Amino acid sequence: MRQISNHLPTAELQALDAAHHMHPFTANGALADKGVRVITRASGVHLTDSEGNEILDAMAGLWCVNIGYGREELAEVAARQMRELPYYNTFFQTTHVPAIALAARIAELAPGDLNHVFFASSGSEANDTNIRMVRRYWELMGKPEKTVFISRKNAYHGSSMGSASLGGMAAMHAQGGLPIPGIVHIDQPNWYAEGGEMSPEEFGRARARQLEDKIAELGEDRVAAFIAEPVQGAGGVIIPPESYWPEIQRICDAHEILLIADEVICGFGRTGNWFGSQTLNIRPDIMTIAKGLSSGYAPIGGSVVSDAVAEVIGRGEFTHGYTYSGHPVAAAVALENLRILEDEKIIEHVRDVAAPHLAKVWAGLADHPLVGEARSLGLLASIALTPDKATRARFASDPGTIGTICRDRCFANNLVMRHVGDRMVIAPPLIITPEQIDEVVRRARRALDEAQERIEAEGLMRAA
Ligand code: PXG
Repeated sequence: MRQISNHLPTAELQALDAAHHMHPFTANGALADKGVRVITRASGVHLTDSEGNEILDAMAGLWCVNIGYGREELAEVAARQMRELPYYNTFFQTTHVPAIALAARIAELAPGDLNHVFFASSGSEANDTNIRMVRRYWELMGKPEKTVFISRKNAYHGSSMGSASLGGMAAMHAQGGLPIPGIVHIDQPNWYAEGGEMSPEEFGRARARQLEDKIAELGEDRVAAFIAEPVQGAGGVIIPPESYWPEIQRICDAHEILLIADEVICGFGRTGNWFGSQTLNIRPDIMTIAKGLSSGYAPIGGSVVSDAVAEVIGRGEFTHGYTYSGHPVAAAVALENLRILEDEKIIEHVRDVAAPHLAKVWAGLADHPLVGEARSLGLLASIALTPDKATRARFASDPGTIGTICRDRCFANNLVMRHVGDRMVIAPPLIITPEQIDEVVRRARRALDEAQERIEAEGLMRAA
């Protein structure tokens, strides 16, 4: 077999990639023409590419490498587990030590009575589990007509048929006949883009009340659950107004529906607590977890379920599961990741050091001519790009045109910062130091300056 090594020239790797590798969320034809970037190594908060460039990864991979790259301990645990028990299933009245230990540890860390874990290998799979588990729950409760999920526009809950339907991404729904039946969407609490003349707090309450209106419209006897990310991540790091979550919680309490907090991004320290639900004072019945659970070192996710829901589900056979549910190697890696997060006080570092520093220096970007708002919560931060700060106007160009220019200038400055439409977002590894945060902001500012030059030169500095 041909050895694919780091020692092939970049052009050859790019040609092989273009010939055989289909990338997610990518126009593969255009990428083949341009040439893909090949990442070969990583350490701490830095990536190295096949040309030897050192890149500051302010996205922690895909919002997941919470403890940073290059931790030997995880490699060792994985190797040890592979030697001892590389695989066994948890289906037929069997279990194994890594799955037991990890479920017990997650139950300790999770708030309230969220004491039970159904494992998956990704956030998408876990949210598919949630759809089936919640519908099964209401069936066992004698209310089989409670099947409808309420979610939010611009939410991201995954890419499988079920989870992408839960998500509210219009571009995803436009392909493949989504959403599947029984999933409806209300508006997101994005004050900057949609708040108009309302104060953020008025707007937050108004958006939350759409949930109550939707429950009334559908009939409480048909609604199974509401699902939301504590802070919308892939939707552009939309930090809700403070009035939003208390009102959502009130509505969920007042009506007989389950609340699912999708913690795939917010979980495991991102917001300065173990879970975003703790930071935002949310009391979910189920939490979706993935990403930071293993810091991305192994694919693992799951649904963390309350005592009450787990008891009902346990009354009969729940005909659901994945070959890799609770995979021993992934579970062992996740456990070691949780040990490091705790022993090295990484969440305290986020809460007391990194997040306050980021909040201060990130807010400074708001004086840049392109930036309409610059906000952060924990180590999630975003900026809204605008041609007119006073009116919070959108650009006249197609959404994403300006964001793409800005993202490309970030890449050119060896900074990974992602664009979501015309918003820029970061979610760096949680171990990032204040000095490294300063470097992120320095490079971001340089990239914004260069982007502005180009936007003005091309006559794109125009409001819609
Ligand atoms: N829920 C949330 C909140 C997520 O952010 C998923 C579920 C799905 O997880 P998996 O492991 O199935 O990917 C996610 C994933 C982006 C981007 O471009 C974000 C995600 C995935 C891919 C790309 O920001 N989030």
